Amino acid sequence: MRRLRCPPSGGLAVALLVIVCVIPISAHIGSPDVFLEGRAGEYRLLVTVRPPTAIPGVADVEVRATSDDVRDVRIVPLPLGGAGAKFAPVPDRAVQSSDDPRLFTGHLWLMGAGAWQVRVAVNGTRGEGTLSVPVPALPQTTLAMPATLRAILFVFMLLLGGGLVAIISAMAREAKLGAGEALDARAKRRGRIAGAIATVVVGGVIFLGNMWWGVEASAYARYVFKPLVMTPAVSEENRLRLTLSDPGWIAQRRLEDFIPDHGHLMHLFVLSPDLDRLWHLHPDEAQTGTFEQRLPAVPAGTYQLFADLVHGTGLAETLTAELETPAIAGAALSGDDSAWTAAEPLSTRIVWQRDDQPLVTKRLTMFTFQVHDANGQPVTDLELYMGMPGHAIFVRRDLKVFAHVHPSGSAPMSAIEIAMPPATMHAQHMTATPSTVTFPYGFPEPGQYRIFVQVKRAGAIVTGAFDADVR
Ligand SMILES: [Cu+2]
Repeated sequence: MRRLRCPPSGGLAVALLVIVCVIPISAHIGSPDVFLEGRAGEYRLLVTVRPPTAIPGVADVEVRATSDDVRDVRIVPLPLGGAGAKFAPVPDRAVQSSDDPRLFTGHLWLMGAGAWQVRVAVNGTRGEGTLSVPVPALPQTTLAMPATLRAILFVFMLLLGGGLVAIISAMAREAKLGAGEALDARAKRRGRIAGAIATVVVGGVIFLGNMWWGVEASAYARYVFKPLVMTPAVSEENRLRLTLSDPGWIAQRRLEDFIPDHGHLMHLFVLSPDLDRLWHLHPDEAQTGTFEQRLPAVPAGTYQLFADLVHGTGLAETLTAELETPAIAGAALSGDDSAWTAAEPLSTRIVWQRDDQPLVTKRLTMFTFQVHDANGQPVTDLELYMGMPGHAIFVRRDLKVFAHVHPSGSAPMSAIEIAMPPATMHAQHMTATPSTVTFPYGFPEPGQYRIFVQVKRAGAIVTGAFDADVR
């Protein structure tokens, strides 16, 4: 992960305390795979989509049925919204695993950068159904050519180039000679001149080819995803101001098209470096590209900011920045905003119901948490928090992996709504279960993670923190 520190910029009207900004590299920092739990007709599915790192590229799709009556699964990539979403090409058939008849896998080409969906059509004994999975296609890097391929192609270039020069030179030297005739000085000279001309032409072709390659490569480099840059500043009135700017990417990505995701334009997570403090705030858009929030009490220190935003196209971005600040007296929290510290005693406890399987990377896992009251009994009074039974954040200790996940999975709710009209959406995630909440997710890489789980009980937001060691 590349980090660039920007110099403090002066001259703002408000007294800026500290500004440090960091350029991140992807939406859901370091966690590109999409996990979604949803219904296709009568069937409950768990879908994993692993988008390619280079676009065009191949996405791997895994569809896991939760019942034995799914016979056939078809998958097709489509733009998330707009006219392109209405005209689906012929879908591909996902291959049913011979070891596990509930598992279907397939591979799909994603041809352009931006907001895509994978539409999953299921057929079985209980009829048909479809499910749309929002998938961001974000070119992450320019793929490097493997060293062996590079060496093989270089040898071929020498052989072909040298061979062409040798053939042309031999033609000029010997084509006009009769059978058995010896070479004279003129023929040799003719051969050398033709060889020299051929060398210049072949060298020129290679040079121009290299230039063409270079132009293509730099055009692709511009196409590599660059998230919006977020610059935080704290004013004297303890207002946090986040200024967004576009470092340049595809033209469809704009600054003025944010849409609310579960009730808010921005979900801002403020984390202390030791992950012992968390704030989940919802800054308002003061003007295009500027978000503001009255800060609660914050001790002096350096904090990592993760801001989740969704564009009108359904493309989600997580912006990151570092905020260094002296102690802030702050205002009381209100609305959906919440704060958590490790030291705080809780009358409500959240318990991770995990089996003894070790946690591994790249595997879709259901993370289930039960909420207990002060007496250790499962609670019966959970409420929806921002329209959902719970919210989870998966953060690696080094802060290089960050994902904001819901019971429906890692795709933003607003993107799911663009892909599927609300009428066809199933209400399963909209009603709270009595005491448990489950999040489908898979760790992208090994490491020490902290999982934050937030639920709402009797009007109060409750946060639990859990450590996970991922091999
Ligand atoms: Cu959430």
